[in-house]
Amino acid sequence: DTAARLPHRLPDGSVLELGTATAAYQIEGAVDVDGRGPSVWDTFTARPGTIKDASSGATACDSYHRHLEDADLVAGLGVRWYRFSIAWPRIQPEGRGRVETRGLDHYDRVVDALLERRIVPTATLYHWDLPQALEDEGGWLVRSTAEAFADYAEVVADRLADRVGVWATHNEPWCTAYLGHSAGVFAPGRREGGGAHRAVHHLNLSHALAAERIRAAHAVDVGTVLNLAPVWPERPEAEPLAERIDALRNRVWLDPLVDGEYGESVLAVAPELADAELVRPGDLELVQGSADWLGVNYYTPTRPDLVVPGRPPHPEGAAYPGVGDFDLVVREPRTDIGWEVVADGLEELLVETHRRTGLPILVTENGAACADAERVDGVVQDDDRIDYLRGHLAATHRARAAGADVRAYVVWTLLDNFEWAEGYTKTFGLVHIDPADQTRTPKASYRWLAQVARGEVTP
Ligand code: PNW
Repeated sequence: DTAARLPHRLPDGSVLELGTATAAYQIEGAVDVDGRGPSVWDTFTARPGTIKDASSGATACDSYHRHLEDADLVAGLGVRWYRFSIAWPRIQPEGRGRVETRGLDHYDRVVDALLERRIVPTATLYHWDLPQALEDEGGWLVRSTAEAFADYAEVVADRLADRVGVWATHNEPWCTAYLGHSAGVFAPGRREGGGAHRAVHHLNLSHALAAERIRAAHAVDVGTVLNLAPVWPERPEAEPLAERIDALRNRVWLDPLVDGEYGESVLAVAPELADAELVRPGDLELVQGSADWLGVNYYTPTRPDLVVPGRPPHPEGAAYPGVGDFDLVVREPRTDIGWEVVADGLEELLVETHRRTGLPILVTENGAACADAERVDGVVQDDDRIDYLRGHLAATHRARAAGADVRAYVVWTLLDNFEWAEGYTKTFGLVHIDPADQTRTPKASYRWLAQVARGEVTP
């Protein structure tokens, strides 16, 4: 009977479903296996000075070879959903054209292993690992990459959509566009200033093209995953600043999806998006209404403030081209990565995003970096992570009670893994990984989430 109901579509929202997530480059390793081509993250991590501990995802958690063990770990948690991403360079090593069957076979096995364990798979097509061959042609700065993405999406969906019913095109395009093309702290490490808005538009367009292509052939739910943030000006004088930050963090993605345009506040700070050569007739009509659901990743709010004379502006300013210098206030308590813990921020964000979009929402990521604490009876004690998750799960329930159509809460992340520019120095996992031999050891937070999933504790 399980087979008859495949693929599992969006949950109906009668209860808040639970899940956990990973991303291909952060866990898989095996970068030279089964014909995988190089991605921009292979290139970027090889560049001196880009990654805090000079590491890369070359080995990571070796999940490419240990995916059965990982599926067992998800099953042991007792959560219903597992969100994973597909590495484009495993499917199309040159970024377009030739398809590497061994790559498709791998994700086929991942999906089957999950289904056999009664876990619902949800696939993200792009969690930042662009084939290097496409970067060499201009990457997200050129329109042809958006067209190539739709071809790739079609190939993957044709293979998996009989068993995967919930698809995300992108993960956090804000990071790709601005951290990758303005701040230069993520791959591909470009510093284009307002030129990053070319990437913004091509990412929006690529979502729409891919969603259209997938839906034309399959009855599935296609969404996109955004790292939206509540933007709270620290004082009244910082309000205009907050509006410019809100435009680049939130509106540049939501305006086209909901209204089919880049609104006034977006164009005020991103005039590049008024260029008719970049944003062509029909583009925004295609993006409007192109998501069946919205993924929201939330970690912390953004509290902009004016720069205090004599103090340097906040370095994150480089991720907001054209906004002008600003400071960011970060109060206590903070997680190990320095992000302020504010569960109410998630509640507000979910209520506000549902009001703005009317879409079903999945919390596709939420979690905390915690330094490795001592072990008791072999179990890593990560009480700070449990507190964080408990608070944010409760906030998600409050948002539902307030009318926000939130259908799932997905914890970032199953495994301690390659945390991008932070390398392996910051860990978000429910499961500890021994960097020497990839041995997996569930932490106290894993046991706590399993109790929540079994209904033994209520957040
Ligand atoms: C998200 N920032 O990344 C990603 O989706 C995950 O892959 C990642 O591991 C997780 O959050 C934790 O960081 C972000 O600097 C990384 O603003 C950095 C930022 C935002 C999101």
